[in-house]
Amino acid sequence: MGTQIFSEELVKKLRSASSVAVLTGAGISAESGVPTFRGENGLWKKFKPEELANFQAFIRNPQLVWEWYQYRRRIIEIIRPNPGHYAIAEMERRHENFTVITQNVDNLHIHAGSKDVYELHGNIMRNYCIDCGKNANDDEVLRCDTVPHCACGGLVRPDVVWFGELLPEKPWNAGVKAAESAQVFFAIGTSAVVYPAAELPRIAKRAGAYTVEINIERTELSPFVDEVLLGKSGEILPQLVEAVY
Ligand code: BV8
Ligand code: ZN
Repeated sequence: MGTQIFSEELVKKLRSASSVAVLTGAGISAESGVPTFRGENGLWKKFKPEELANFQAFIRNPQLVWEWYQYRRRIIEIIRPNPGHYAIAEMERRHENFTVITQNVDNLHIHAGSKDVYELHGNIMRNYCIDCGKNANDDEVLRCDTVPHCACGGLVRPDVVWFGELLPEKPWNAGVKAAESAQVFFAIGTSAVVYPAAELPRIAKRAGAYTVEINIERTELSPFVDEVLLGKSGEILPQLVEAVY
């Protein structure tokens, strides 16, 4: 076991916490082999996510955007949760209220056994028609390498939240509620630059939660939280579970 990098205070607080919330980003899936967005091995270095993950880019070049999501789906279909995901699923079983709010679209928290999971930015395995809104989740759509069209003739798009699009009400409201009632709030594997998701740790802090960041490097959020744990989430989280429960 590595040296314990988290405080005894965090251990104590977790032992007595009835409500805990976790905001996760691409970093928690990095050790499963999912490329992050903004790291050195970020997705498609030649494009910034903001240039691909928006409706105008899709209308301008639906085939390019569809290919980007097909490339990411291919990765997501073969990867597995890592010890960080499993540790979070274990933590959920130890607290009366435990909420996972994720920016990720890769389903790995669910596959690891987490139950109370809210997807702020949608889910890459779901699609819908931009004209009639009809779901297009069947396999043949997911197999399509050219951007599919709905029976009504409309383009089919991934059911994810693009830049400039509103987050789905239910996950967002659940995230705010969890942040406002948590005694301990974690921000794990997120660069904390995308809003309104990045607001959640700040809401938690203002509501009195003990806030903890787990990341391999410091971020814009680091100065605001109570404790920064520098290291890989897949290593730190199992150590924390081992020490606390
Ligand atoms: C909205 C979905 C309201 C699909 C994504 C100017 C200032 C402030 C805000 C804005 C602004 N201009 C525009 C905005 C709003 C904009 C925004 O925040 N832009 C930012 C970039 C400035 N937000 C929006 O548009 C949102 N909607 O505001 O609507 C509205 C609407 C209409 C009119 C008015 C208002 C919508 C945001 C959602 C965008 N969709 N993706 C898809 O995935 O393709 S965001 C995209 O970034 C991903 O979803 C990802 O989840 C998200 C955040 O990235 P991270 O998860 O943090 O990943 P990243 O690679 O950045 O970082 C990884 C981290 O992990 C790093 O820190 C790294 O160090 C760490 N790490 C790596 N390995 C490990 C690790 N940590 C631990 N262990 C490891 N092993
Ligand atoms: Zn349609």
